[in-house]
Amino acid sequence: MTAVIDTPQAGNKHNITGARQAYYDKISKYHLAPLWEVLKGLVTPEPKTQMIPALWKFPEVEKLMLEAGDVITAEEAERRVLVLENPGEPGKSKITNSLFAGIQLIMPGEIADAHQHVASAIRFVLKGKGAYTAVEGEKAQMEHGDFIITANWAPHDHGNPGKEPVMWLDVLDMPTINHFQTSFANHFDEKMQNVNHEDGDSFERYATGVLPDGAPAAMNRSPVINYPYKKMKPILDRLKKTGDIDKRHGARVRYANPINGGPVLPTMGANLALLPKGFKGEPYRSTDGTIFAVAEGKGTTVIDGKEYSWGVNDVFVVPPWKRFQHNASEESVLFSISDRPAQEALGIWREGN
Ligand code: GTQ
Ligand code: FE2
Repeated sequence: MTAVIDTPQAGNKHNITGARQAYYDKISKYHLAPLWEVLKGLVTPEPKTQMIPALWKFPEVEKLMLEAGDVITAEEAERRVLVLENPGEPGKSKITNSLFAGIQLIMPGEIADAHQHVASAIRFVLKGKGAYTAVEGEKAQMEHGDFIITANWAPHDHGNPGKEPVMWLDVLDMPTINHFQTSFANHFDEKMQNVNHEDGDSFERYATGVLPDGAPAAMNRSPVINYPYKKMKPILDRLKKTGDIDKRHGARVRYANPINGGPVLPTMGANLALLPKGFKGEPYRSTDGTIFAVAEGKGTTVIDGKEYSWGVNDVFVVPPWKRFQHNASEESVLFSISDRPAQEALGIWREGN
């Protein structure tokens, strides 16, 4: 008797003799399995991903998000977030294999209670004014383009004492934390944490070329809570003016931890790039799965041979090792975030063209 076993992971077919199959059946009772049947699927010559490129148009997301404001309160939801589900693997609350992304809405008068968790988070503010996020005692007022970090175990709560709905992009490393199965979380009795630092405090103390006396010599996450867009954009303008424009990425800065120049978080790193009007980028790929959010402008990105058109506040994802190439029909600013720091720490990050 000969059975043909299709091993989709390996993409090859082995003719398994009766004796071999009988052997597999026998060892399975001992929780043993033949590596040679699956090896080609485990050690692939190039990165393999079930994730696919995708783009979420902000006008559509905004409309649906505001409808969520009618069906659930922030209090009931704990966090009123629509998960950006990668269409390659729906139902898993992942945008890439290592990262979660969602759009959060907070309506006027609402608060989202204080909690803390092992998963690190970042916010990139899309639309609306008058809301804040309080992180580790600092109250960050949220404005379009602000980049706010919430490190591992940092207490955080959000509130909107203003008059407009406020929306932002959340990116968390939950899939990474859950890969290691190391999630802890804690809710505070008080709905809002004690605020003892005003907006901009950590930026002014740590990110303007000085450090407070006694600042730690080593820190694996940035002490800066909010990198305001108003402070970042003029730096991009300076790079553009002097022609410091990368052929792939445009005039780009990396959000840095001022203690050591490293990434803002050990698991996630972010950039902000200006693409001049008419920019036609060279193709690029890297092993980090990258989430882009459009802060300003209009253009297209070709990902894995397919063109995606974007406008302000759209979000799109480039899975690992998919080649992409940006084009800007107007001067544009792209925020991006990925798991690159985690890959670099493990020595497995690669880039190419
Ligand atoms: O705002 O604290 O999108 O804890 C997912 C989990 C947001 C948050 C999310 C969270 C939060
Ligand atoms: Fe949270």
